[in-house]
Amino acid sequence: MKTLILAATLAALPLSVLAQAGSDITVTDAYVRSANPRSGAAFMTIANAGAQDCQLTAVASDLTGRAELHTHVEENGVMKMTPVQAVTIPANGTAALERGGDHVMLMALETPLQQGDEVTLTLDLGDCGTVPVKAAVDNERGKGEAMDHAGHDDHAGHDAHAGHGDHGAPASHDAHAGHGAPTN
Ligand SMILES: [Cu+2]
Repeated sequence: MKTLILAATLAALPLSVLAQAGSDITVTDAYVRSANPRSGAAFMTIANAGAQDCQLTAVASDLTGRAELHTHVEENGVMKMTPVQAVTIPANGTAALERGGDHVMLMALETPLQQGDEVTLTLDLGDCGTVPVKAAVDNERGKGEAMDHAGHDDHAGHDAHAGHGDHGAPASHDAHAGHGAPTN
């Protein structure tokens, strides 16, 4: 009986979260790409229908305790990924988390992301609320588009995230200086 009650409680939880998120924030077009067996990146479009700017300051994931906001910066002609404190979704505007730009990095994955897997993310937008997002792993997305080929090269940088664990990519670690010590 206890099990049943617990299951019912857990099942009701996402609904209540969704209800609270009846905010001005809408997320569309969310998907995840596997970068390597240990990391992936999530992309989406976040719309803010409110009159106040919203700040996306943190992301939680069911897959890892290490979901981080990243962006790409050009350094000496080389695109690198670096953590960012927040992504602003302007009032009555949108912010795109996209390849080659801002994204959610899923690091230290225990299980490699498989095509079609559904990933649950929780966006923390501070005063603008907490928004649950479901995103499917879609590694085929955008293949063959010129812009995405540039983005694809950037994903070489994602491999550097594996370096957090195995120290296999020291050159890319510079981008993550001050990012906190790897936990694994
Ligand atoms: Cu990244």
